[in-house]
Amino acid sequence: MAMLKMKSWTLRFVAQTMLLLFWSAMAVWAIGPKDSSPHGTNIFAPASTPAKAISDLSVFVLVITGIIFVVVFALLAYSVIKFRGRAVDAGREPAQVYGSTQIELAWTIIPILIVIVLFLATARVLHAVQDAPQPPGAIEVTAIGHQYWWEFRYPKLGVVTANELHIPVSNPANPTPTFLTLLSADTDHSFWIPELAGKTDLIPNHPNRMWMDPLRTGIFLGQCAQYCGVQHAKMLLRVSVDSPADFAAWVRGQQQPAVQDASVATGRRVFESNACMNCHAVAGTNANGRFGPDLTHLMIRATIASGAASNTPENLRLWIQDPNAIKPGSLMPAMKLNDSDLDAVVSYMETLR
Ligand code: HEC
Ligand SMILES: [Cu+2]
Repeated sequence: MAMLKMKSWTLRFVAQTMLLLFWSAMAVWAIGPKDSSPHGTNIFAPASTPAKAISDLSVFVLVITGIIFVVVFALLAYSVIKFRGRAVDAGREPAQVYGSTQIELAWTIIPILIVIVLFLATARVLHAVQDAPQPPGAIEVTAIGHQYWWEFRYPKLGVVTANELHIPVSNPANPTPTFLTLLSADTDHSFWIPELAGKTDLIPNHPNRMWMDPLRTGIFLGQCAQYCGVQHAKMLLRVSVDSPADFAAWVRGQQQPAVQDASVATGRRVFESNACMNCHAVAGTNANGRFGPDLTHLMIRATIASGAASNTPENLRLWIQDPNAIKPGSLMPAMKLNDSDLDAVVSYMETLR
């Protein structure tokens, strides 16, 4: 009787596990591959060659392991049901099988073959992504991770910006991929835009490389994927994949020094007589600090503080008054400006397009 009870418990466990797996699979399917929104971070919606290679490999591995799962689970469920304990065989042992060379060979060789296939498929993708040659038309960007923001430099174009990366769409017939050199100013960060490329760490004193060749325009989102300190979660990435004409226009704009607007002279004086200019650069002025983001074309960016808030006058004011109100633990200090200085410096910021 005790035996029977245990078996029915096992059966219920098996049935419930299968049901759980079924619903999990349905949930993944429902929110996963079908979501091709340009704003997503869906690894199954790749929009660039390295991301596609990684996504295809993931699907391949999922299918193989899925088949193994179904076969093993079906055999298990079959055995549990077919050979469950019955009142009539209480106390009797079933026939025992020992030392079957055939069975042992089968369950040794088949898994080895499967592992070899998975290994070769992975090695192929690793090689294709890591060792891709840089074509002459490639855009070069140096991405530097900071606690808790991103610096982007385009050494060949003379552009420095922050948090929002602009790159051109790449036409497969005439590819213009972007090759990134990844550096860090402080600790480990990780650069991950799931729809454009795999995840690569930014390690101090160890430059890493990665590339992406986006096949469609739009905004792609990403995230620092390596815990780097308290505000790691608010270290978002925005990549704007532009048409060649839009990209060229953006570069031309970024190459200009800051707008000099006489009507905000007071605000500029506040900026230059406080510590702001020791941490921030504004091209064409004396401000050339590098500890914080370059502010020359601040207003072109849709967000501030690495995606922590949208770039509105209210948020800018709140940020400059007390960065911790938006991003607790941010490395910009509250500058304790009085209200009129605060308003003046915000007006100055708003002219930086
Ligand atoms: C000690 C260095 C330091 C000082 C002084 C400083 N900042 Fe910052 N600032 C930073 C850092 C670091 C960030 C990035 C914070 C983050 O995103 O985590 C930042 C971010 C900003 C941003 C958002 C930029 C962006 O694109 O996200 C603005 C605007 C800004 N600071 C304005 C100012 C103004 C105005 C002053 C002077 C009143 C000032 N800062 C003083 C270090 C400083
Ligand atoms: Cu980080």
